[in-house]
Amino acid sequence: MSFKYFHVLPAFLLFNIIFAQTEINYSEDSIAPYTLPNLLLLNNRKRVKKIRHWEKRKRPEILKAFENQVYGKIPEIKLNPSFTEIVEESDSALDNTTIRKQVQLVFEKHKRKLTINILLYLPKGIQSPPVFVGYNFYGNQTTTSDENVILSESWVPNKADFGIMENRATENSRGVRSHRWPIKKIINKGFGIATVYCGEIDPDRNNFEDGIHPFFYNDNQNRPNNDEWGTISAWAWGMSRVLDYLKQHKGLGNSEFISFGHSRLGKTSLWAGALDERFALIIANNSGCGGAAIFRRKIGETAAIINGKFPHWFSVNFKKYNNAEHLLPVDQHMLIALIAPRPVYISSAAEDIWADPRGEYLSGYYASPVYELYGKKGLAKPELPQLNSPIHNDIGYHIRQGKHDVTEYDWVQFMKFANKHLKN
Ligand code: GTR
Repeated sequence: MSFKYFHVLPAFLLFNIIFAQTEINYSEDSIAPYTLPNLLLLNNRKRVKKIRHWEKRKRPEILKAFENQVYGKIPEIKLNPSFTEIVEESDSALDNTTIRKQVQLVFEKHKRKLTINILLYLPKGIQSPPVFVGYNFYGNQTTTSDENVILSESWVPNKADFGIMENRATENSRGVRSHRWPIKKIINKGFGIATVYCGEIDPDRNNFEDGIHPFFYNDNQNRPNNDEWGTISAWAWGMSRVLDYLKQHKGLGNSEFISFGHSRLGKTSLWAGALDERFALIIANNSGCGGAAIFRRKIGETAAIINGKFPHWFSVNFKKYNNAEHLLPVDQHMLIALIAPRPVYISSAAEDIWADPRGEYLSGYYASPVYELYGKKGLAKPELPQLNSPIHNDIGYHIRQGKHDVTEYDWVQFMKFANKHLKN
């Protein structure tokens, strides 16, 4: 319909035309036919048949499209911490099984200061353990009942039931998310774990004058340009700075590092893993829209919904694709393919229909041809596997029963998958 007729339409009809497409769809039957951008077709219509062509031509093309059109470009200028300080450490944590370290990375520029607090647990007596690296939502103290963990002093979204009021964490917030972080069990299996509160890198709100972004602005700039980084890219940048630190940590010389994240932080985990090839294995739990779920299916959360609710997560350019997913130069199978040939694990929850479990699975399925180029095994069939029947190929997947969350079942699978695919 042409816009010239709009003035003669009754208001209710106008409303329907504009907003009808943002209605939430949960039914597989009402997915409109869509075509995914071809993973292995070059711009000159030639097919990628060799790893060399993938790595030299197609992969950079896809990466650039994600940077410019989806998450936004991270500045190329390297910013190192001006100093690093171990603020607390113990070699007898968690009933004497664990080394605990709390480390600050302090970044300074333009009279600004940003501090990243890493909470690191390492199993005692194990050389170069594999280490899970992942953000938490409300402060390091929420991940454990360990009373020695320093309370976050940063801005935190209010959550009264979590002991977080007036945007400040209180003692009551200790351990409120510990069910998502079975730290003792992870340590007992020989893994280390490093976690950071994501809001220290960029508070989760639509404000670009706080967090890491202003460190990179030109004079007179007060928000990123259209193709520049949103909050998810900022968080991905932070994952790499944590990795810089861990890489040079005594005793972790030969460790392999696992990028892990749930939900918005699962989106971040995939993007951080795509950008930073030092992550040996990537896990995205219930990552949904902007994570593993295929945008073009438009099941549950869509581009328009996520951009409306969280306008700061993606680049400004990404807003062009509200109700116009078919115009996207990429889709999320390409994000998974950027991780190849490294192992990647996608996990869904049956009741988490907002995140489109089948869409999360299909991105792994459609990324599989790139894994196959490397002689690796992806997901063989387009059908979603049965509940609680994990697949642990080089692309791994499970859908468990239950809600949007991280459960012990999920962790058991993550650790099995890591044990199967990592060297150490
Ligand atoms: C929801 C959002 C999802 C997911 C989730 C979370 O509100 O719509 O994309 O990221 O939050 O992070 O828990």
